[in-house]
Amino acid sequence: MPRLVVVSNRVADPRRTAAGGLAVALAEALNQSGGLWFGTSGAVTERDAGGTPGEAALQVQRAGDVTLATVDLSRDDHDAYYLGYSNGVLWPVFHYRLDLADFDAGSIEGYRRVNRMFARKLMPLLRPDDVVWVHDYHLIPLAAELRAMGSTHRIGFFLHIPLPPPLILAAIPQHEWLMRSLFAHDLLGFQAQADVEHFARYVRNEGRAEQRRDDLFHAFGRSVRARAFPIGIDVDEFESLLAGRDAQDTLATMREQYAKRQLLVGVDRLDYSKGLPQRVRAFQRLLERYPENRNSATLIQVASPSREDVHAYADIRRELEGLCGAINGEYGELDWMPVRYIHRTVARRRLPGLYRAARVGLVTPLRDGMNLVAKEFVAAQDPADPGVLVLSRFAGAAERLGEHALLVNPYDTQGTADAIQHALRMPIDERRARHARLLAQIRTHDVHRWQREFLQTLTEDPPA
Ligand code: ADQ
Repeated sequence: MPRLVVVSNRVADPRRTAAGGLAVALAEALNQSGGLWFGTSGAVTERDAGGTPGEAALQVQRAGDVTLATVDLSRDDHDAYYLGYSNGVLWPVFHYRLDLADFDAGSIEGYRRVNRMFARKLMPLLRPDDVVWVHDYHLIPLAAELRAMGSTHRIGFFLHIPLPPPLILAAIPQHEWLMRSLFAHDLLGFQAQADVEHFARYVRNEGRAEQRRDDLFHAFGRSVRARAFPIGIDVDEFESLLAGRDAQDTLATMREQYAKRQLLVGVDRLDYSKGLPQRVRAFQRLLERYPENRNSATLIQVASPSREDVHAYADIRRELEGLCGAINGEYGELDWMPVRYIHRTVARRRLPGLYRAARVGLVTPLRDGMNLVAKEFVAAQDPADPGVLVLSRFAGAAERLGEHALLVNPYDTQGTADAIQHALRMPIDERRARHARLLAQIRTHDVHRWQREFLQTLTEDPPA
């Protein structure tokens, strides 16, 4: 078995539960091959703290059989590569938000510089038969940089976020360069079939690619396979977290505090792609149009702080706080607050207890690559008395879960409020039937299968 090398913006220590299912699944693959995980440490060094900016020394440590190799970024590099280009250009545009993109000329230079630096640091660590798996939008040009240094490794790339349609992508001044860079890989993995179709349309129209088979594209002198590998969760890991003391304590506290209420739960990073203001407005409409829910339905919205150095994130926070305050002011009673908004990360060990206490899980992003919260919510339910998943049709998860969740358009406030009402009133037989199908889907398509299928496809002989 060849050694696996995973490259991602951040390296997580897979021995910590806080790292989550993705880190666990990648660690599983890395452990099998005695692999290497390469990325930034998350530390940002000030310019004059030592050495040339962007050229901090490589730090290498062992985590079991896995080697973790990390670099610190200088402040300038972090600001341009991470805040500026990755999260100020690629994130908004890939989530269809051209209005929030900031095409500042300086950031692309930092993005290129850091990817080149990554390639320079990684190349000497690679053995000839290593298989390299690159993750996400921060590292689109990395493989091309490695190829320029002579790499002939099998290199795969997985995009965790959506790929937008060609006309939206084309708003990025460097769109051709980005898409050409993707052809330096052997395999491209997307979350959903819709993303693969956007890729195919872009390369056929703009890159004049030849589609040689269903999943094989030829352009810029190279061939690349592109397929959907929908990511999942580690259901067993989540179930054992649910059985743990922290989750059970959380469940007991919630049940006690909300014994006479119906709980709705939302758990997200505070990100404009997650549709949080739209969700809160739909909840407000529910209270307005279906007054029987007043003094009863309670929304707990946990939104963890995220990318606070990017302007658009401060705006969304203000908007959300304003909306929650307005609803509580209008509908709150001395002994009941309709919305509990918590701007914090909940410990991962507690999350399953919170999900299980809820009658309704609200997962209503405006756009999302997959959305793992939807799957975690389902995995945490009691099959005998499960809660209902209200899911946005614009989450990648809707491609496979849409049939049995209650699918909504989060821009449609009234439609979403109606779906929440439907969820709150759903008879137990229907809840059980829907939940059983969702759980079966989530078990079959778990994170282990995602990892195995991607790596199998990457390492098998390329089609003729
Ligand atoms: P994210 O945008 O971060 O991921 P998501 O898939 O929902 O979105 O994963 C979030 C993870 O963080 C979940 O495991 C969740 O439990 C946890 N989390 C979120 N908010 C939290 C909070 N307030 N407290 C505690 N934990 C919280 C990106 C893409 C997604 C894609 C994933 C994986 O945007 O579309 O599904 O990568 O590929």
